[in-house]
Amino acid sequence: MTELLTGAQIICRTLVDAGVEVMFGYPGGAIMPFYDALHGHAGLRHILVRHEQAAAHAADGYARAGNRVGVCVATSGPGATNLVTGLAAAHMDGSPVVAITGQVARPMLGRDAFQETDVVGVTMAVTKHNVLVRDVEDLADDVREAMAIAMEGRPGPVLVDVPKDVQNQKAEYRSRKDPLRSRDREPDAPVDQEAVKEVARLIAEAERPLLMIGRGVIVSGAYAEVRRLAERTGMPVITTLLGISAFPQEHPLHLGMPGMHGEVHINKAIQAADLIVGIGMRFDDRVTGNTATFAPRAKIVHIDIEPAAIGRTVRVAVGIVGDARDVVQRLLAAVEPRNCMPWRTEISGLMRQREETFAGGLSPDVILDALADVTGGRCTIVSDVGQHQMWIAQRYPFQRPNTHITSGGLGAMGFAVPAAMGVHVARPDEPVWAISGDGGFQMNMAEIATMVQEGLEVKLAIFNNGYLGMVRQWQQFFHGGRYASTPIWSPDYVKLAGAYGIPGWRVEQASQVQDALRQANETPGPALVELVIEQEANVFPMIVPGGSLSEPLEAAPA
Ligand SMILES: Cc1ncc(C[n+]2csc(CCOP(=O)(O)OP(=O)(O)O)c2C)c(N)n1
Repeated sequence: MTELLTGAQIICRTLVDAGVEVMFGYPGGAIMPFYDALHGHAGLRHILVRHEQAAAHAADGYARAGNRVGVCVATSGPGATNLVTGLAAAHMDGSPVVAITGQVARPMLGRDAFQETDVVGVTMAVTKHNVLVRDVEDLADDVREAMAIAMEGRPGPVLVDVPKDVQNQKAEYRSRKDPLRSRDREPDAPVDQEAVKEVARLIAEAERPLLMIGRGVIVSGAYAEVRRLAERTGMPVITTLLGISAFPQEHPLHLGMPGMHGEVHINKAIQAADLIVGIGMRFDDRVTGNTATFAPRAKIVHIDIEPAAIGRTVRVAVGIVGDARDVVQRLLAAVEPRNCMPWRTEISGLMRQREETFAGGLSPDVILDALADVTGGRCTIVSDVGQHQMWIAQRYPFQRPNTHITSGGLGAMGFAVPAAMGVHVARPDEPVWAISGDGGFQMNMAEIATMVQEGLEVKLAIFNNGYLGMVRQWQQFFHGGRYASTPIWSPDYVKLAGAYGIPGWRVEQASQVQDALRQANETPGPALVELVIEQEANVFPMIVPGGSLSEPLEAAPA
């Protein structure tokens, strides 16, 4: 049955038919017909954020936590340009976000009309696909296709820009429930079975093999399969920043995070390995350091759904294009059981207790151990960007899949607070903590109002060191200790919480941490805990940017 609907109504109906239940957005002139249609539309919840960047990050958090498309909405011009950072973050980390933006009416296009920005032009490089809808007859297909493209292959953001007059035009709408598929999508190439056999052979022959896994393992739901592969072959497992929580943190085969802030024994293992099987990760520069010196003895196998990722940064002996779960299932059928015991013993021999770098005061380790205790390890942590992000990645004992969410590729400060709102909406029954530095928190702290207005139970922790800590660390190490514009003043966060009507705690002593985190965790609704940590604490170990994994810094350079 077809119905005559306005473009705005068509967007709503297409989203509902595609399974969308919620969106994050902010209205304005060019998107008003859509908001009018949305008003009271059955089955669609709209969450009003305080800045469009937060809408994009929230949609991203929702998408990552729910493994489904997250939708954000903005008006033309400044509304749309405010989305850009969030789209870029989703693009870098492969998160399926669909942005709907209003655009000036077609007769005004190209005339520098009020709030006109060429949003398709602006977002070209930070989306998988984008489209300006010039005809209401195309609108339903364009929105459906956006939903499909966002999820297909390596997921990513798609933007649909809809001129105001197209939102007002009428067209026939036919409800469709058939699976979403982009129009010109080629059938997936079959997995190269010979390559799978070759990888099984390389695993059998290697003396020092490693598995290195990324977010692709989470996206494809290959958690159990990868664990089985590790257990069957005895291969130690390295999780990239975005691969954290793709493997049980405390599993005996789990090593941890590689690269710039990876533990010394992990990077040493990479440098000694004769085989690295990378799954659903992209060998980015924070992982490899200088690629000329990365894993000099290793043959590299790269399994990824994105053909362009294979061989992009490192030389690959065998590349397999495919979904991580599918490929790992095939590998499981092809590998012979072994246990790699001598190699595992060798790596254990490289491990040693790292010096506590905290000269007293409140240490991140104490905080993260207390949080694990208080939440029974059952929470999702959304980290922001900086030192605290690395401490969390190094320390928190993630036990369940997809419970660590962060802006890895773009490293967008301000991500944690809004993304955690999205995580909460996708998984309302599970506790979620947004952990930020005092810098990143101040970028999007206005979203506390969104949490209060919409009843979003997000717990907020701020690691307050009085600095833009990670940049200060680089200044200390590489810029002669000149702290140019990194000391950062903060408001009284407890009073700030009070102004929003939510409870807040300020913690300065290790003895108070557990109590404050417990109370925040148990109090219904949003809550805030400020943790005053040592001001000049550093993240160790560290590989100098562009340096070799073989040369970690374990203390500040003299
Ligand atoms: C939007 C944005 N601007 C600037 C940066 C550069 N940057 C990376 S880490 C960092 C410092 C973060 O400070 P803070 O939020 O206090 O966290 P900390 O490092 O102290 O844990 C900065 C400025 C960034 N990553 N993102």
